[in-house]
Amino acid sequence: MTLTADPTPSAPAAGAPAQERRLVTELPGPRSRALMERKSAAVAAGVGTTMPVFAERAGGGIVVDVDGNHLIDLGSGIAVTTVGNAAPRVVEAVQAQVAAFTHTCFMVTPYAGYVEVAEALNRLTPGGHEKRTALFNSGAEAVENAVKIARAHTGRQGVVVFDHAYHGRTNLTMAMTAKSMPYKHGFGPFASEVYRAPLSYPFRDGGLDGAEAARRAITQIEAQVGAANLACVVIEPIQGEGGFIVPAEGFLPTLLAWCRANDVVFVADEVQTGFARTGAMFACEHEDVVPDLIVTAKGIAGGLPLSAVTGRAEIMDAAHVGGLGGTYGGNPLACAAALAAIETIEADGLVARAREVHALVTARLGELRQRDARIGEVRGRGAMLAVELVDPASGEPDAALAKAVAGAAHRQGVVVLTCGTFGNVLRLLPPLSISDALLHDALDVLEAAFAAS
Ligand code: PLZ
Repeated sequence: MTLTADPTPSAPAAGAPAQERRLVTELPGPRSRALMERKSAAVAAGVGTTMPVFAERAGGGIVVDVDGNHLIDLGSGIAVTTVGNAAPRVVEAVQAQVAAFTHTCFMVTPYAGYVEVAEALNRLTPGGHEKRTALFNSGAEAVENAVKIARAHTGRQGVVVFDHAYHGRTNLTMAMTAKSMPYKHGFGPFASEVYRAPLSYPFRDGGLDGAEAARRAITQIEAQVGAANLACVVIEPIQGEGGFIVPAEGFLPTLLAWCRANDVVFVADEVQTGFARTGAMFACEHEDVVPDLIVTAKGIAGGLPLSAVTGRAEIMDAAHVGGLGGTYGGNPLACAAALAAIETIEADGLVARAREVHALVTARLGELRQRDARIGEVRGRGAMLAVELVDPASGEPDAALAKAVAGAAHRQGVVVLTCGTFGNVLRLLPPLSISDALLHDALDVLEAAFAAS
């Protein structure tokens, strides 16, 4: 279990935890158990946790818990710490900023960091057109603002989203999210003027190709909403919570072409796919899709809360002065972190590292699939990877197996997440600062978990 970390482009700084899986207590250990008891007494029951294990320190590919256990991180705090936890440049930049000033509110006395993040996003996002950016705090808040901007620009109200979509937990984004339990159940009524269209889901589409799947969606949109009533189409280029579903080639470009022809704003929700995660800076790039608006969050700022809407200047500028904002949007600490995270991605070649992670992990999971027919599909791009688990006889989703394998991995010190409308997808989202040795060790644990489940 104890392995020497091999050097990676963004090897953790001195002071980072030892890069090895190390269990010194059962999981959860006594300190975590005591904290879980306090959590139950102090924190609202609605706030769940994947593992009953409390973190104390993290870096590279390791999370250290309060009992001293070293866990391998295949979750990155749900695709957030792509550059690594407490990444050295992020720590340094935030420390300098926190000592200078913590907040003034950009809408009161602005500061350069916000402008610099906007400039970086305008440069990095797909398309050479003139762009503008506005900053917010969470993914859901940015999605809401993309819809506001699209409505202001088009003068129309309709919003089209897709089966299996996840866009957040606020009222409008709950309406946009597909899955009822746990996200929406009992929390309605939901915002109106949100319409759902069928997605391209190659594993379950019976051979429908991308263009055909797009035609199916467009036919439904034209019949049930009408382009003239539609402000925007909002889509995750690879669905995250819905099951790491990569649409068939041609689906996104066909949809985009229809939006262009009908003056409908095409919004890419790259909250989970963004910032080097998929082996490109943004997942849209894999099919040369240039969205009108792109929503980013999570990996943008190395763990500090920041989100953004970036897009065509004429659309972004449609909202009246004072129409967009919020007390904390583009907080100076988060902006400093974002600039350092972007610098880390570029200086450490993390887009290329995501592709290396892809090659290593898919080779191992592909071998496993040859031996285990319950793995219906291995899919994903870059370091956004998943296996969909099924009953081999019927092809029906096997959520119980996903839960059992994840549980077994957790007990052995590997942080792994599940997802999917049917709960039957295991997803891997390692930080790009993880070593090959840790990836191999984590995959050994997963293999053993499959064998035992
Ligand atoms: N859009 C594509 O993946 C957040 C949700 C975890 P916030 N996904 C993780 C949970 O159970 O709450 C997400 C996403 C996509 C929007 C969001 C919302 O981002 O920062 O959580 O609001």
